[in-house]
Amino acid sequence: MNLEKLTREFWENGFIVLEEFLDKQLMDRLNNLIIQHYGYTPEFLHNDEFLGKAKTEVIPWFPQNEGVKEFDAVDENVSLQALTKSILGDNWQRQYCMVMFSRQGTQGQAWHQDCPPEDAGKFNMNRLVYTMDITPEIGGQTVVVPGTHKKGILPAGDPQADFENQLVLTPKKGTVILLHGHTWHRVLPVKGAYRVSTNYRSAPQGTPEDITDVCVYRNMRYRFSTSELIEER
Ligand SMILES: O=C(O)CCC(=O)C(=O)O
Ligand SMILES: [Fe+2]
Repeated sequence: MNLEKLTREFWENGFIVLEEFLDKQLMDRLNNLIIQHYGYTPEFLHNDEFLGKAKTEVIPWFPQNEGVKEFDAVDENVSLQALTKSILGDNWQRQYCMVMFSRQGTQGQAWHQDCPPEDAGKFNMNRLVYTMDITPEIGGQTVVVPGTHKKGILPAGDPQADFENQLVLTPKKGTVILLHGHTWHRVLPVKGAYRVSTNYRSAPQGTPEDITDVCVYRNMRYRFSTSELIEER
């Protein structure tokens, strides 16, 4: 693994894709635990206002908060630790591990930035782990607009409309995507039985713990802790 090259690429594009990065058997074990937890048809957690306006249909789960130890193996992966340190610097912080489940026939996630981009130095980094293959048939591909972590706020507009220079990523079981929280990104609608990703969120030293409490969409800003639409756009 060429840490320097990958780090440069991350800061140039606002994301990197690491294929065949994690052990497939570990991925199978985690995916089984995920399905055991949710079943295939879990109920939504967010309220109707959010679901209707955000065009985002994911159900979060924080397995480590419930003592499910198997998820620690990804945190402990030394290559992932080394790369995270190379990108975020010494004393980077791990935030939490969040599984995101989307049911068949749901919309995925609309364009967003995980946290407000006004202060370029305050951001989270997603470390997205895929425990199943994403395919065009299943849907749920992750879409990014390269370089937009340096472009400020996601323009107001249609929450799901394509950007000309967007890039569709189709991660496979064991792929890790590192994604700057200010990079404009979304998840396509889910056509297969379900779609799941697991995000080991991290941030540079000194980043407020609640950095991702306010998410920026093309039609609003939303505060998760209070389930509140804080700005119409
Ligand atoms: O599941 C994905 O591929 C992207 C999820 C996402 O937008 C996030 O965790 O911030
Ligand atoms: Fe996101």
